[in-house]
Amino acid sequence: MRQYLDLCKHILENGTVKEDRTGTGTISVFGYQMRFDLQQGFPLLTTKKTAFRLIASELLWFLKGDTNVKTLIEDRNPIWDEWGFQRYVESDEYDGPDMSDFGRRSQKDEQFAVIYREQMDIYKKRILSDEQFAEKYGDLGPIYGRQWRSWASPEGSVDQIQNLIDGLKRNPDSRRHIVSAWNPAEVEDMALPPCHALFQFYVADGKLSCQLYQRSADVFLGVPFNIASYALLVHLIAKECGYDVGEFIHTIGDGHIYSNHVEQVKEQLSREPRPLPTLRIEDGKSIFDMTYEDIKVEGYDPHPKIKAPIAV
Ligand code: UFP
Repeated sequence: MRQYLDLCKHILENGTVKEDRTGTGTISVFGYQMRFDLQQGFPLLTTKKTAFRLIASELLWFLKGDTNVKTLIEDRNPIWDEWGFQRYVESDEYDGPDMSDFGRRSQKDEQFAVIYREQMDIYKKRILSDEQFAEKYGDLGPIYGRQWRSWASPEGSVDQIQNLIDGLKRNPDSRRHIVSAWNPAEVEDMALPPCHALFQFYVADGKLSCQLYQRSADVFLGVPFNIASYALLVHLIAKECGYDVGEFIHTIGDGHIYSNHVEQVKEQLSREPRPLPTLRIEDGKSIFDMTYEDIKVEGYDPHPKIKAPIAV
C-alpha cells in the first residue's frame, strides 16, 4: 500500500492549511488519484490494523438498500452511530442532557464524554428494542443504500446496482456503467451528503475495474475504509457477473489530513508496509443475501491499531 503512504506524504508536503466544516482544521489538496491492481492482493492497509469486518458489514448494508442504523448496531458496527444519534438528540423528542456539538465536546471534556457515552448507550439500546423508535430515529435519510437501490424517479424508482450488474453482463463494453449516490434533490435530507459520490465500472480482457470519485476524503480515518470497501465491491460485482478482478482507481476531490491526525499519519509513514492479504468470498449466495461472515480476508498481518478522534 505504497499508494496510500504516497498520498499521505503528498498532502503533508504540498497541502494547504484549510478550515473545514467541523472546525478541526485540515491540511488539504484538491485532486489526487491512486490505482490498485486487485490481482496483486486485497488493498487492506497493513501499516495500521483496519477493521475489515466493519467495512464488509457497511458495504452489504448499502447493497441491501438499507438506510437504518439498526442493522449496523445489530452487527456491532459503530460506523454510523454518531449520525443516527445526532438525528435523535436534535429532535423534539429528546429531553436528556444537552448534546449539542457532542463530537467535539466529547473529545475535549472527559466529564462530558462520560455523559455522552451514557446517552449514546441508551440510544443504541432503544434502537434495538423499540421498533417505532428505530424507524423514526435510526433512519439516516436517503443516503447510499437508497440512492444505489431505489433512486426516486417519477415512474417509481431506479435500482442502479441491479442495472449495473445487468449492464455489465449484457454489454460489457458500454461506457455507461455508472452509479451515482449524489442526488442533488435529496442531499439536504441525508445525515451526511455522499463522500463517495459516483463510480464507474469497466470491463477489458475479462477483468472488471472500477473508478470512484470521492468528493471529500479524511485520509487517516476514512480513506483506508473507502479503499477496502470499493475493492470489496469490485470483487463482489465481479463474482456476480463472472469476471476476474481488474483495478480499483480512487480519484479524490478534497483530500485532507485533520490537524489532530498529523502525528498518527507520521507514525504510519515510519512503518514498513507488509504483504497484502487475500480475499475469500463464500460461493452460492447472491451479493444481496450475503452477511459479513461470508467474506473473509486471509493472511492479514498488519502493524498495530492507531487511535485518532473522528471529526463529526
Ligand atoms: N469521510 C470520508 N469517507 C467517507 C465518509 C466520510 O473520508 O466514506 F463518509 C470524511 C470526509 C470528511 C468528512 O472529512 O467525512 C465529511 O465531511 P464533509 O461533508 O464536510 O466533507
